[in-house]
Amino acid sequence: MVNITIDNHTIAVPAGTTIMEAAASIHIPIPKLCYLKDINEIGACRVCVVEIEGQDHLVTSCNNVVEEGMTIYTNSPKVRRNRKHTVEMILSQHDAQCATCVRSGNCTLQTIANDLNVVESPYKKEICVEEWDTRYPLVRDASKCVKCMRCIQVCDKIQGMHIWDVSGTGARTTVGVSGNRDIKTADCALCGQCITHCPTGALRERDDTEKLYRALEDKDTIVVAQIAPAVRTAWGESLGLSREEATVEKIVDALRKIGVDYVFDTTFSADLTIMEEGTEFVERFTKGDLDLYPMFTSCCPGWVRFIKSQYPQMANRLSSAKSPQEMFGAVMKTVFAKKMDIDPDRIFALSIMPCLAKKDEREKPLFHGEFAGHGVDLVLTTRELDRLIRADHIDPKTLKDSAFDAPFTEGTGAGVIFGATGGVMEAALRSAYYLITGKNPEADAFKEIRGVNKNGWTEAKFDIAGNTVEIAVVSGLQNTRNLMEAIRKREVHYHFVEVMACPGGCVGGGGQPIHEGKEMASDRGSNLYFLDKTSQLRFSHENPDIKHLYDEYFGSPGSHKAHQLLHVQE
Ligand code: HC1
Ligand code: SF4
Repeated sequence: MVNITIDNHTIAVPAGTTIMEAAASIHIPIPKLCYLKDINEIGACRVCVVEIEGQDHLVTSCNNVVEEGMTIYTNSPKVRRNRKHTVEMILSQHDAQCATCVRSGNCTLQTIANDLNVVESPYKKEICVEEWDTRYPLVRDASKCVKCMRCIQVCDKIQGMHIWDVSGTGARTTVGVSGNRDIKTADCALCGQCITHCPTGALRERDDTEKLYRALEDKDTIVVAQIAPAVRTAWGESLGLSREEATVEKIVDALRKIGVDYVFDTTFSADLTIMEEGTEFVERFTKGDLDLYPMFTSCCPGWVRFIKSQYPQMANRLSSAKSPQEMFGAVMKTVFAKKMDIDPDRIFALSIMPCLAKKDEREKPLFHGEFAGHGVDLVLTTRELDRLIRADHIDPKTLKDSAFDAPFTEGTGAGVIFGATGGVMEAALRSAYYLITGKNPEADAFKEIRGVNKNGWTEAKFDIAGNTVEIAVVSGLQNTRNLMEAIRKREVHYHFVEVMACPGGCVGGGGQPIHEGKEMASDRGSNLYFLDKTSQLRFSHENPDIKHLYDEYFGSPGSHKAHQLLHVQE
């Protein structure tokens, strides 16, 4: 142990502890802007400086470790003056128009400047401006970039995509797309992790809320919404609701208040995906078609973008099943339109998703009979949903539980866990077991694949009717790349692999509420597993509305009709 004194408190901490961690251990929070534990510990912003007795220079506390006998001051007059000067310098290069910034109220720079009492900027403003096509789902505003390097590090270390890089030197240092590429051609997976790790409004999603308002204003348009599984566990975080208060049924109420005509649960179409993907897997498995092993899940559009750009030779191993979002879109514009006797062109299909890549996925065309268009017309992230609720002056505390609409009301626990890493595989195995043996397994029989594996990916073997099914589950794109390399080199062998681009799955999605320096995926994932555990229905094949949809329209999973609407035609 190392003995130190911080702000007159004498403590002992393990050797190797940083000054920042030592201070945090006795509840002294040192302000920081660029620091992200294990990802960005480079001391670039210099906001976290502290004074050490006997040393002339202030040191950054995030990447300097304690030494025996150190006496540290985290907020001495010298530290305060230096920190304020640093923040004033950062603000001189920052377009601090907080009133029109999407991160206002949730911006680390704003908080630090406020806390330091920066009420005017003494330095001449020199703001960097950069062209950006704001029609792209990922938007960068160079005038708000503080060069903290977090986006570079998250994209490099966690996602292994190397999309961002630094350019220029000194005061002209800036961050941009690496290799002078354009973001549209840079193979960005659109996972949005750089956004959720940005401390300011320099990175954000394209705001599409106005498009919804236009649809709502048009009296001829029928707005039909779907809500993704992972949204339910996060939407209340930035609205001051506890996890217990923030039910998915209250989102239904909010969307109805905003003017949406029908509200459905993507969990329903997650069950539909399981029927199609589970059937496809059982077919491949029983045929023993080795060329197509492993079969990869296809519901995460960030992952689909990744495999198509990074491992195109393996893209034919993706399940042909569309994602739940796209399946629901296709069902809305066909089965639902017919049932309700509505012209599908009048339907405006809205998705509320925890994801940025879904904004891109929805661009895929849908052709069916006379209809030519899109299954989904607009995707809003969880953050945009929260902004809609605020813009409509809805007090979240007054929302009541409101049921999803018929005829696609039910979603099972198996569909809900799609939002957490391992959930799609677990849901698929529950139904694959049934398809192979004719009976249900224990609902929790496959629970060992839950959660994030610290070693990169989770693998498991399950015996189903005397056959061994070998599976793997991975989330985060650097982990995915490692797994793909192992598969390519034939170091590992699996029949079925689930991939989610965002660490922890959709719960940690790039469209979810942002919490400074805090990873929320694990807490949110546990909540989805709790919702599954307490569900009446825990098997996709037992969803009565799914059974009805097959009886009435598709016939059986994998049928010709199902292939036309529910599978990717390439
Ligand atoms: Fe996901 Fe999915 S789980 S991809 O993370 O398969 O976005 O929540 O909606 O489509 O169901 C996202 C979540 C979501 C799809 C489902
Ligand atoms: Fe990298 Fe994901 Fe950001 Fe694209 S969206 S730049 S892949 S972190």
